[in-house]
Amino acid sequence: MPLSRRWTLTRYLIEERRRFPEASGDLNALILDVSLACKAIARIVAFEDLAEALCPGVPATAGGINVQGEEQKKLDVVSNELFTRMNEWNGHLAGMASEEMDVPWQIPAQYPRGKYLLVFDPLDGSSNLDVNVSVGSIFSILRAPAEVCETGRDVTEADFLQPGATQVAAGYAIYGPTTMLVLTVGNGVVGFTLNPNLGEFVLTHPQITVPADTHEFAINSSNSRFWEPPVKRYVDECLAGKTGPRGKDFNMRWIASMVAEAHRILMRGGVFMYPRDTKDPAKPGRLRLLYEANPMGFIIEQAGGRASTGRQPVLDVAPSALHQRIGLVFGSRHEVERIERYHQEPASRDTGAPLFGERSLFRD
Ligand code: AFP
Repeated sequence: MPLSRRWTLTRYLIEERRRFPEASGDLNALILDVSLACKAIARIVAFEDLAEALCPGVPATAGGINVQGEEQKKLDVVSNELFTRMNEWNGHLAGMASEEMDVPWQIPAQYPRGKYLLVFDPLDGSSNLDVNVSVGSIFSILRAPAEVCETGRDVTEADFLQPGATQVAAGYAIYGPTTMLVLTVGNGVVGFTLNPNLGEFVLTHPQITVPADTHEFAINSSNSRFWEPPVKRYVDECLAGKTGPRGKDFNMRWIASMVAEAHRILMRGGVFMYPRDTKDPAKPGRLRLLYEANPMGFIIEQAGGRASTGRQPVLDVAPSALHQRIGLVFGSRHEVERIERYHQEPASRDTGAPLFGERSLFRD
């Protein structure tokens, strides 16, 4: 049945489920509970004072240092609480994992356990909250290992260490001028806009695709001295524009909120880079594999784009730790493939790059 812009998220999920007659409806119910958490977060992001009312008991001075070694904002903690409280009871989860929790979240004994794992970054880009820039929530749904479902045991970190290609669904909410939910259940990418009068996510983007080509790239150039040569070459060629090997000018963007960057790319193309660099050898990249790179990679690939570490498809990476970081490049397929080619070429290739290369602007 053709998708209609009058559908709600519920209608879309029911129509999708009809493609799988044997489906139990558990995944649909889980996605709806995740979407409810996103609606609640949309409110606290818009009206921070509501945080206490929506999530009583979270200390007003909540915050501290999370497992990433980053300062936790109160809304990071409240958003995490909303995800756990709105999903722990529904009987569809064997466990949860979050950027804001050192170890996996066990489903309390009073609730039934289910066959899925929910992994999420409850509030990505939160360092932008103070300056009113769009932020988001990112989530990934995996199948729990059969042994976990059979025994009902507590989950362990190892249960979550599945390649991104095994994801059942992934999505993000973006809290901007409008609140949107962008979702894939493995059959393309769709976008829903929150109608605050109805409290419903309404289908507004029935088939999101990433243009294969672009003239826009996003990277934090303050890290340029730490970039590996292939990244320096790619960015330098973009900056050279018409005068360089690309023969066209590029725009540069950097919002420092990956959900906002990804949404722009899904809407009009582009390439996002937070590559592996030499800034901190202990952190091979800034972004986290399980709850940032993998869900976003699944969405981008489902939309016809490409998501890579620069050296391999990010969805093929075998995770080694729950909070593992990874270099990430995603967006318009032809640009990401070019960046991957540059990583495959011999490192010694002198590109004559005047800006970020080894040579100065003024030729010797
Ligand atoms: P925060 O959640 O700490 O704001 O980090 C956001 C983020 O993980 C990702 O959304 C941005 O693309 C990236 O970090 C920004 O990193 P820089 O602050 O180094 O530019």
